[in-house]
Amino acid sequence: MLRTLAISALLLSPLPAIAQHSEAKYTTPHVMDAWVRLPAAAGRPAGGYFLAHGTAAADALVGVTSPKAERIELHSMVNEGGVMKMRAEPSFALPARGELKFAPGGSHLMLFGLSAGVKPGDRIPLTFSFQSGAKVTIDAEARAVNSPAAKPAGSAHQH
Ligand SMILES: [Cu+2]
Repeated sequence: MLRTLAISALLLSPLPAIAQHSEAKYTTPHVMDAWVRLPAAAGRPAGGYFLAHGTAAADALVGVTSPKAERIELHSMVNEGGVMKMRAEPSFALPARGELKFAPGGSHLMLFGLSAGVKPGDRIPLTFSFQSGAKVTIDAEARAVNSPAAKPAGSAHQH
């Protein structure tokens, strides 16, 4: 009798992992190409970049966290009297079926208190939180401040 009950319980919870995964495909923004530009000097903040694709519904990025950073802010670049300055923003819109790109010279993540010992080539897990409640965790690749791929073309902006 006990054995029958146990088997019934198994049959009643069919493949929860797979069901959740296929649902997530339609409700969770897709985040890709994430990388972190390591600071020129240890202790300085690092810049973070990525590309996010929206779902069928409008959403917004409201925060990013990482076990490798004490705090991560969302920064935009604003022109103040001809001088580009960065500003912390509470959120960034991710339009329905649109995209949100953070790239050198423009909007960026600012990682404060990066763990000591993070070196080029390391993977830094980033968890992106969206207004819809969706959360996406991907690995960002740590790159040296001077690596060719990390250099914004024609920009003197420093991080
Ligand atoms: Cu910044």
